[in-house]
Amino acid sequence: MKKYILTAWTIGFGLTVFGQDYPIDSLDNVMLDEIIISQPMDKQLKDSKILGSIDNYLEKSASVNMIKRGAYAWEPMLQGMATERSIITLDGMRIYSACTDKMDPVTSYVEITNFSKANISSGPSGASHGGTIAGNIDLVRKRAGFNNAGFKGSLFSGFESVNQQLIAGTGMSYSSDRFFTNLDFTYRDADNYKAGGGDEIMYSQFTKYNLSAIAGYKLTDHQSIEASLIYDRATDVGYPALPMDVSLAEATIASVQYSYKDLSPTFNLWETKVYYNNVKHVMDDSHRPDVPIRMDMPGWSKTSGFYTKLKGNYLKHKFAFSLSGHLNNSLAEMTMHPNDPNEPDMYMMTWPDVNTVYGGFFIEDKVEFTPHLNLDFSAGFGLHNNSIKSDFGLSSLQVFYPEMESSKTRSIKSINTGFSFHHNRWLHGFSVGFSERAPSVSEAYGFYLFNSFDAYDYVGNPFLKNEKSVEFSLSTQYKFDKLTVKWQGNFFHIYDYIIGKPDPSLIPMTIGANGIKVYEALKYAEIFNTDLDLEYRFLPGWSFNGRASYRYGEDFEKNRLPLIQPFNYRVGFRFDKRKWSAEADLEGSSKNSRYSAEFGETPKDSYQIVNVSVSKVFDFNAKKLTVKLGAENLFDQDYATFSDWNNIPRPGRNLFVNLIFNW
Ligand SMILES: [Cu+2]
Repeated sequence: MKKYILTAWTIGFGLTVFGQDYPIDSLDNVMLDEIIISQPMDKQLKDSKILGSIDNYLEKSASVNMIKRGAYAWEPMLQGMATERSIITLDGMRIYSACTDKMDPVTSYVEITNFSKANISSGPSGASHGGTIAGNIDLVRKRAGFNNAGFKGSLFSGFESVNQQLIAGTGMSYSSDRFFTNLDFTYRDADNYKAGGGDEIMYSQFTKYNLSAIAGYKLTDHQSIEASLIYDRATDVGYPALPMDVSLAEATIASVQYSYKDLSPTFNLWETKVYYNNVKHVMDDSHRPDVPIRMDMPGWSKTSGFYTKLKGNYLKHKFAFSLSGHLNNSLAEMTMHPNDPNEPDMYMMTWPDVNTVYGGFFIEDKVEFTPHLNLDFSAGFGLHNNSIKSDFGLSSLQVFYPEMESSKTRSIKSINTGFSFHHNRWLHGFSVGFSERAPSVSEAYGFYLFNSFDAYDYVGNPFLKNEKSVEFSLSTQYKFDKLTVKWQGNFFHIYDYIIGKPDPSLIPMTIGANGIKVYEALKYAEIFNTDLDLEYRFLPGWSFNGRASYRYGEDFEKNRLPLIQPFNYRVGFRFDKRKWSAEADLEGSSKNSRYSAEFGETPKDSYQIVNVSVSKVFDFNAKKLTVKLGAENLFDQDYATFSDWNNIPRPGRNLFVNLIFNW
């Protein structure tokens, strides 16, 4: 069982940047510290812009690639798989996106400034909140905790030259031994960015506001409650790789949590949370000059849910048991306004008011046979039901599927076992597991969803079987003195792999589309991921970092799967001395000659880009000012990666400054 932790602020100066990154009294945190096999990925963040986006940050993980449809709201691919195959949670909460075109992944509703770390669980070990193939990314926010730290505050501001992005915000926290609160506000505003060479990428602007608040109160020495709220609002978001933009993407995310610590010598934590979130997405093409037909495509997603987890120790066992459930409602519409005002508007439900109900349990156990040999085990079972609430939506789909019923229930299972063996300078890990997932709302019930990459309209298939996967993973780490080398690889054999395939008998709705693809299940597909990571501290204050990774994906007929990362690498040097630090790195990719032509992909050239930055912390009594200056894509390369939707070019040279003032 592999879990990774990415910690946002443990960069040299980072721990105190916002002055409030204290241990979190949550089960996840405790569990993860125990079962982590691979190294924490903090060091990846040394290369980060402090005020970069969550997307910039997640992309540093070897397990994650980002599909980019513009400058905002990138779609995280975990283990080479798009979001329908993974589960992204925020402090353990399920949130469903409201866009049929994946313009609003869950990660787009969080801000780096109130974020603490991401816990990434691969494959079946990530199934505690529902069925998943790739695993789970849990985003954990910062909490001041009950530790008498008093008032702390920060003001921060940043600027990026490539899109004239302005970043501004403030964070405040208060902590006593009975009460704590965190309040953060962040604002970002960006114009169109320029690609390498200076071409302006039209429709790549965005504006975002994020407000986050958490408060905790200790009821007794053992019991505490916590309430949390996020309000995130993005307006005027352009998607240069897509034919439509977003005038509003809005999420309200609320929760209340109750924790009971040290119930008995065996049970040391019981944590229960109830939550609700409401996501609204307004997509249109009103800013595009020439379109064959004007379209409005709003979407809504509402989720309410709970989880309760009990964690304990017994003899050599460290175990956790959790129950979770949620209800989501997803609805999306498309209205087409013909250019001829005498023609009537056309209305469709692209997501036909679908309820998804999930309830399940998950158990985890870690057995410490000896200090050198540990065994991990997890298993889960859940029931999943979809029902279509709209008669209009149901009858629209029944044109394709006359026998379909409005409701369908599935069972979702997962099981995983692994061991880790520690000997002298070596740490080896192995695991094997099985997991499955239900088709997403789009895959089962989507109605004429236009994919601008392959230019097909996609129609869902309510008769799809669960997608099932067997995952094997291996890892090895060598650590001696100033050198750490880590290798890992994992292999997914996915049965009933869900993908859209052309149906020549059907006629597309979208003007100019190539045709219609209907989701179907392939016999199987296989994905292999591997990465090598090296760190060497060769002189006091100096370190070298290198990473290389590669993915491979094909179906049972040896056809390439879409959006699979070619060979990728990053090498860099870092220097730290007292309040100064500086870094330079080179990142690049091999030519992408293994691509999915069926998905509209074309070969991609190799590229190399260079990034440099320098930062300094200034102390004024108990106050602190951190200044970071840097340049990304220093030589202004014009390039696109395998994950740039429709080959949209990446930004050219970007000079940035981050200022953070703490007190
Ligand atoms: Cu959208």
